[in-house]
Amino acid sequence: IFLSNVINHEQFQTGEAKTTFIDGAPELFVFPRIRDRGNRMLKYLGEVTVNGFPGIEKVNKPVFTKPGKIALNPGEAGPTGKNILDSQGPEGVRDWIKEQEAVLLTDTTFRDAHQSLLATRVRTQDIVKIASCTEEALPQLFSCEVWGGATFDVAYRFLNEDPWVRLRKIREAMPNTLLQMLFRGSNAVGYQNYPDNVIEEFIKESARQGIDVFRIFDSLNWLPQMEKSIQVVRDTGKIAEAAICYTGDALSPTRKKYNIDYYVNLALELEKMGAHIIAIKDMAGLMKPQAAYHLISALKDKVSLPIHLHMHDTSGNGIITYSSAVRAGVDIVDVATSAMSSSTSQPSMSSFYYALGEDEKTPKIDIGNAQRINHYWENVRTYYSQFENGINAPQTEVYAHEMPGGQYSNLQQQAKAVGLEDQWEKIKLVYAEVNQMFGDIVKVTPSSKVVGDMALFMVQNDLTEEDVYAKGDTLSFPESVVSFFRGDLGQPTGGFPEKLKEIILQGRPSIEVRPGSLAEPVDFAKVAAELEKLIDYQPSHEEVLSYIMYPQVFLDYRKSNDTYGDLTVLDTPSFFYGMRPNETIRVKIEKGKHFNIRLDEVGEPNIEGNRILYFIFNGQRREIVIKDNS
Ligand code: 3PY
Ligand code: ZN
Repeated sequence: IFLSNVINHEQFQTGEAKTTFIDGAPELFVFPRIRDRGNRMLKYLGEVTVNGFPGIEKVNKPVFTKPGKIALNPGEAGPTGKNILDSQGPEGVRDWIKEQEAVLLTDTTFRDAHQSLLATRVRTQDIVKIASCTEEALPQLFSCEVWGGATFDVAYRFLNEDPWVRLRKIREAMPNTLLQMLFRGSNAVGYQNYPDNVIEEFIKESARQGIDVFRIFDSLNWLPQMEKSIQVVRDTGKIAEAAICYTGDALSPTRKKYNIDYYVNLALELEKMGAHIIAIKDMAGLMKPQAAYHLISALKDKVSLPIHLHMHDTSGNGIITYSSAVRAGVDIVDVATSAMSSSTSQPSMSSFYYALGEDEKTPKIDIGNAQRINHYWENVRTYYSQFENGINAPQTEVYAHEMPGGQYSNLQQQAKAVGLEDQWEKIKLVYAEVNQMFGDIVKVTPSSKVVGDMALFMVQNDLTEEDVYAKGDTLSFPESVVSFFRGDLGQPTGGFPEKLKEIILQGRPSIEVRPGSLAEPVDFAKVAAELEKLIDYQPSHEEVLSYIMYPQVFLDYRKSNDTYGDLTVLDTPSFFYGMRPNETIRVKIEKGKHFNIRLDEVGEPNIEGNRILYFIFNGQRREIVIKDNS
């Protein structure tokens, strides 16, 4: 290709090429895009083959069973929630939910299930492959939760993916299903407060790209942090589902802070704020069956909106809690396909279906189809075995540590990163202790991260609660803890414990107002210009938003995209494990265009540790040099 570039060059053809001609003509090195794309992909494959995927142990690529073809029962298609939203607006959906006799289901497989079981690592490709089939199989679902929470930053950070592209692809594949996202109120999809105009733009952009139902929560159940989001969602014509986080035990005779009245009062306030649906978000899976019965009964009695219950099955009691909630009249519950359910994830859709038996409340789904879809996930889950959190049995100790399902594996990873993996049992105990020190707070992203950071800090430095009080003025507390006590995440119910606040702030000022009310609005045009200089092209509005929320993460993603190209087209086993010698893979890069890649051999490392990988790429020999870091 280089030679043909030379021969076809104007200076060469007119005989003006001198010996310096090559140096002065950089365009000679502009090879066709396809070749460059191929090389970048080979570089990636070579890198993972030799050094493994970052963050997980290097293992030889296993042989996986691919999911088979799925033959669905054709279902009768009534109007879906999405059809009603599009024709009658969010109030139409609200009323439609209330008319349903059977309980409705939200399928969390594409978001919370893998966030809670597989460290959020499921790739767009594996979701999109089954998306339209899921819509066809289960048109009676209320919604699919597909976006938000940790999926946004994890896509950029660890999967070399653009989360906006994921959303658009799912939207395209599921035009008739309500798509739901988890939105952290004033923290959007981040871990800190953002200015109001960022919240507003983010919601509008997400709605424009396909989100129909916004589940909005605040990590301290502090309502002023939710108001703006609810209002903006209403303005976009989408569904504002206001979530109250559930913690503790609503029926506990000794721990009265979070009792039934607490939740009912919050729900009434959220109804006044304009929510279309009230969700109870039990992010750790603490709600016991009796509490569910009493809480849902009280909510149904006092609040006129539909009630949506979300929980994690960590304790193993999820289905019993759900069936109590159904007896009390809950309108919608969150479940996941069986192979991606239970444990720190949501209860299983099919188990829940059978638990209700033949009853007017039993969800109107085709259980055969649900099981057929599940076969796909039985296979796909095995691709991600390196990210399993190791919990394969019910854990009732969650009632003591109260750690959210989505945090469990993340905190485990954080502990590992600082060499504390063998102290995991202790970390869980200290986590519960820190919660009490902080005044018994709601623990969910990002407040749960603060509790986790403090627990790690105490274990790492071998500190007891007494030590913190006795020598706090000499300690350098984690930044997230200082920020929490400064009021950057808002105000916890009942306020901060004053003594600890003084120790941690060490004289620094704090706020009691909503942090967003103090933040300067972002100048989007200015940020776009700044970003353009960094990435060398004019960014889209969505890219500006991503950069505002995660500046470094976004830039790192761009850089890795420049180095390796679009990796979303690679199959998941090759993405995580690279290739085996003598293996051939076929990568569809766009409609009608494929890369056929064969790895012939991995050479021995030379004295500098470099290995040559011999590939056959679309029939041509290519050698790629990779430094072996082992
Ligand atoms: C998130 O915020 O990511 C959660 O899943 C909280 O439960
Ligand atoms: Zn959850």
